[in-house]
Amino acid sequence: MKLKRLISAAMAAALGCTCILSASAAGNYEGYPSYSKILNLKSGQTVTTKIYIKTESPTPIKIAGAQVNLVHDVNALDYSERVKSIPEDELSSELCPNFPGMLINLHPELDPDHSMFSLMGSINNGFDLSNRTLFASVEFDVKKSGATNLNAYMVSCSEDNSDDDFPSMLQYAKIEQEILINGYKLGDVTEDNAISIADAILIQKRIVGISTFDELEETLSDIDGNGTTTIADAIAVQKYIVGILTAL
Ligand SMILES: [Ca+2]
Ligand SMILES: [Ca+2]
Repeated sequence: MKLKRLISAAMAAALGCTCILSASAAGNYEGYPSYSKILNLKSGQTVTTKIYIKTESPTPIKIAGAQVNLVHDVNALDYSERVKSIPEDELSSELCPNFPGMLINLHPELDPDHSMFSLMGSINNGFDLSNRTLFASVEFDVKKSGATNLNAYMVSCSEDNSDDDFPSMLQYAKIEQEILINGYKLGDVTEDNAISIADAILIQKRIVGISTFDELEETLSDIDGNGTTTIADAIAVQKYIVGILTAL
């Protein structure tokens, strides 16, 4: 019964997403905790999006179930061969190590231009989300160069296995994405697996022409995904370093 209910809820949410996808063309995810990231990518690169969630309830709460959808342009981004090779019953342990047993659906059939990754399920003793927690990590291969969007949004968050309290829980839910290009965090132009002042300085050198960047460095430095490296990108890295931004 429980599995049936979960599948039913997943399907209902998936159907609901068809409507949301229409709104997504304008980047509108109003009503859902969401995080949208524009990336300027090169064909052949690999993108990993790490989705983090937390709750900011005034009183401690534990969640028993949640669903996050990840929407992307299938013409630009395709699930990596590694993701596609994972058996369905192993998807949650592979992609959501903190949430084993979650039901995960890869939905390329919902919309010809978009794909959706969703996961939901129940956690037996509840999961404390007062701390920012990695919800899922998904890899994509870049099929088309240019600007593209990765949107993650939470459509449900429950205290128990019923659907009743989704809206009340959602008001406290927060979601973030951390992006890696070819295994390096966005902003890590020094490619040392850390975001530091050295990255901000190197981006500034690139802006004034002291340094030149290769293709990967250009992608890693373009934090706002507008296709060029500017002072706005350097400022974003600096804000991340001092904690004003919690994700790039
Ligand atoms: Ca670095
Ligand atoms: Ca930029």
